Parts: sequence; structure tokens; C-alpha cells
Amino acid sequence: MNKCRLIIPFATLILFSADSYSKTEEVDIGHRGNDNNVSRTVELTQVDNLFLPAEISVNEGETIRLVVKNGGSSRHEMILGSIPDLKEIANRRRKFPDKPHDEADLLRLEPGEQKELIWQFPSAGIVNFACPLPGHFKRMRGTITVEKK
Ligand SMILES: [Cu+2]
Repeated sequence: MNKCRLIIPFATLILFSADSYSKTEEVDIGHRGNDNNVSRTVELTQVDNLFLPAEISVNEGETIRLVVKNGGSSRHEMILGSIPDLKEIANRRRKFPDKPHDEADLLRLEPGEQKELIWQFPSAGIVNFACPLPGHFKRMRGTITVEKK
């Protein structure tokens, strides 16, 4: 009983924050890029539970080396996607916490760990990213604004 009372407001919060999020337009989020085409390195630090910075700008067509460091004291993840896709991934984490989750292009980082993702952004718009772990997803997200050339 007590557990239910705790879970319901939490779920409402997640739904509310995701639905009230304005940057939901559909864009091509892009794909893994080639090392030879990297124009810039962008560093992201994960803390408990935020991304710093949470807003990045890149140019249309650009290939970026995203270097993600877990500077927090718990495990974090990082995945790019649209808001609906990220919500679905976060829901799966919450509903099936004991299942292995291995989405393509997901970074999983233990405290102190650093990983990189070379990513090409083919079209202008907003690409979202998040840590989909339960209790993290609500605040641990950010946007990459892909500027038109
Ligand atoms: Cu996290």
C-alpha cells in the first residue's frame, strides 16, 4: 500500500515533465559517424543526476566526437533520440529493471568512467539525449540544437 502511494506521484511527475516538454518536433537524429570526419569534440559531464552542459549546438551535417564522463557517484547512461523514443526506453527500464537493456548506441558509464560517441547530425532541428535510468530520466536530459547551414 505505502509503496503504491509513493510510485503514483512519481509516475505522474515523469509524464508531466515529458509531456510539457516543448521541443518534440521529429528530426533525423543522425547516426554513428566516421572518425576521419570529426570536426569538433564536445565534452559532457554526468553528475547525480544531470548532464553538464544540458544544451549543445552543432551545425547541420557536422560530425561530433561526444566525450561523456561520469563525474557522479552512481552509474549513468546516455542515449540520443526523440522524446517519444527516450520515454519508451525509460519506461522499459522502469518496468523491467532486471532485464538486460542493450539499445544500439547506448553508452553505459560507471562512476569515473569516460566514453565517446562519434555522431553525425544530418538535419537541422532538436536532437534530445537522456539517461533513461529510473529516477534519473526526469531531470537527466538535454538537447542538441542542430543549426541550419
Ligand atoms: Cu543517470
